[in-house]
Amino acid sequence: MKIKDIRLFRYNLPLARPLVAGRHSISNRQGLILKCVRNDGNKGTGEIAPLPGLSNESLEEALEQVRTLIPSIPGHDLPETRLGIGGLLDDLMTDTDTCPSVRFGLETVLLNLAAAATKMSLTQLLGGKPTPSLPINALLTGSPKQLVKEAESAYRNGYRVLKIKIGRASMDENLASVTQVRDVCGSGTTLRLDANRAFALEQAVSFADRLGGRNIEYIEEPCPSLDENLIFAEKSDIPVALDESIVEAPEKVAENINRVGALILKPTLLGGVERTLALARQAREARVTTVTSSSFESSIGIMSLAQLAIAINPDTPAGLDTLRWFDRDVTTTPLNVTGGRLTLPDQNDLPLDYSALEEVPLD
Ligand code: OSB
Ligand code: MG
Repeated sequence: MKIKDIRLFRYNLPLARPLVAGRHSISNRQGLILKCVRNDGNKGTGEIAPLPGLSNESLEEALEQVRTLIPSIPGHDLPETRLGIGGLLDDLMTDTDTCPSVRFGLETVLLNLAAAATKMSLTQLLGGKPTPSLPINALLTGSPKQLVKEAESAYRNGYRVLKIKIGRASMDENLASVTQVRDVCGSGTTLRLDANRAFALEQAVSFADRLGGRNIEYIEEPCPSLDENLIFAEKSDIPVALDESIVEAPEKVAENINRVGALILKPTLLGGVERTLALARQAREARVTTVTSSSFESSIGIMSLAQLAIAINPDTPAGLDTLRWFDRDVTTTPLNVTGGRLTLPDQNDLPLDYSALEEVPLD
């Protein structure tokens, strides 16, 4: 059955607190929402939201690209499998420079439509077993004092894996923060640390030595380069997790996968669902943990990411604790987190809140 129509919307949502990524601090999150309808009325949604400071493409670039791609989609038969949809998009995106966020948005809008049309959840369409909720790590940021307060509240709310950003403070402050958070949460809680490449190699190794490995699952990207992060992994008792390195040097990461503790998979930066599933498969073969994570998408993007995370590994806490940064959402039923778990509604296509969306004319 044929794809009838795709509409494109723009959003600009105020954030509850500033979001810092790289050298950028933003107080509003901007992005695009796609809505696709099949001839029989089934619907799917998708999101394209490059993150300033992290994505290589700007929103304007992504917008221009998706506007040139959309008109060729209606009239095509909707493939009802993951591989069929991948093939259709490969045919449409002959330009090899498709933005990762655009590929993710177009893949998810069609996958969600196919899931609705076949009465499946996206998780099932991706080959997984659906579950009503998914464990996530609490994402903690701020001064040492704020971190401890956030950790206490996260622990009380049922989170048992806490992720702490440690790239912006001094080493002494970082040590104090991590130690205090550990004390607050006790031995049943696991910590994930993320330095966002802020440490020199020697600094990182000495930090890990002073900290000791107890309850620490990994440190994400301690140093500025993949090579240094791999050396860190050899010299430290704390496993290294790769995030920025996967986008920067995917082949070298694949070659060295046995040397790392975990891969942080951000599908909107890696170039979509297929690409993420391929990396997850490689990691599984090497017995390396993968943590499916967001780049601060709205509920539309998070819904797809959560279902992908469940298809990959329903028991590994995902990096999807980012909806707390939003004051408003693009749906009338934003996703909820309870007991450290993201709850997934039954219906695949969340109802859009059109008062938060501005339609982009397509010509
Ligand atoms: O540094 O991992 C990061 C989100 C956007 C940009 C950068 C990062 C993140 C996250 C995602 O932290 C959430 C998570 O991993 O828990
Ligand atoms: Mg990271």
